[in-house]
Amino acid sequence: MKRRIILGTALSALVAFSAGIATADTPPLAQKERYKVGFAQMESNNPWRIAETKSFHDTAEACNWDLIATDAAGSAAKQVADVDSMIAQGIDVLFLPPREEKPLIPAVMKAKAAGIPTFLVDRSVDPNVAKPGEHFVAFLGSDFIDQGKRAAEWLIENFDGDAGVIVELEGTTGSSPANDRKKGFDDRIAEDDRFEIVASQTGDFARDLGRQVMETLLQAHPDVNVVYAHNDEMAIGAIQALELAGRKPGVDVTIVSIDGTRDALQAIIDGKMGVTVESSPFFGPLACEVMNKYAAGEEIPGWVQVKDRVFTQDNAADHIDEAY
Ligand code: GYE
Repeated sequence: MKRRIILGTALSALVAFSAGIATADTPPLAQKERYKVGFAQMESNNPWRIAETKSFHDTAEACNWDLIATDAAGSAAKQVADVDSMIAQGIDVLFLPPREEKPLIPAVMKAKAAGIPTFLVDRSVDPNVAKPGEHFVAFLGSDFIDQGKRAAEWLIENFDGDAGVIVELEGTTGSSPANDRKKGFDDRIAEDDRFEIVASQTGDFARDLGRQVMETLLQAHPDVNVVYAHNDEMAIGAIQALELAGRKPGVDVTIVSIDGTRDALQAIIDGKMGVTVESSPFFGPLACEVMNKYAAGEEIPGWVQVKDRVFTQDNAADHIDEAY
């Protein structure tokens, strides 16, 4: 196989390593007419997850997949068990969005031990323990640090006042997008001394929890005038809490967020939200393409990076029809 030849010379191996190229260490995938494909979804309590699962179902026929899709209902332990059961059912390939960075590592390792190539989709695992090109083939997804940074940059450019009092609503604790969206935003905002992050708490990427956490934080920090939410569902929850408290999101509180859901684009059109940095859930076609390349023996980069747009007043109306 091509991947084995790459490892044959020391120089090529070095290049492959530095570029994060998949190597012979991951299980091969035979070229077949049809594939038994596992997609182990983490939860289905928000439009993003529902759109992603639908994207896999919509891709199945065109990509010749017999798709086994599960729903771990927000439990990392169930997600690991779901992967176990897929392995027992003899899947050819696994697509896994790991809910959290560490608890899903056993699932990655077990799939590898069973000879099943794994592609991480939309979230990654702890890179110090499980590595692309070794334990899994590749991570398909966005640059979350950059998403947070771009949210901060929009705020720096568009905030009118002299003192930005920021509440940050974090995603699921221990998940790669929560870790990285925090880092990207916090590091960039620290460079502008108009801003202070007065509270940063998890809302688990969920609308209801985002609303509850915002209600509590509003009591402690009534002077908040910026909310940075790691996803749109929590931003919408925060908008509800602010409105209940008599505040005017978009007027006396600037809302910045990430994803690009239909409700968020509508909130931008309505003047309640300032920006949402895109994080697309439509992974089915990309999964099909990368899997077929891998089966054909092509080199797969350890990170197949998805490029994200930015939605604001300028373009939200142009994109709402394709939103989810
Ligand atoms: O932003 C969020 C979802 O992992 C990139 O997870 C994904 C994130 C997405 O629940 O809304």
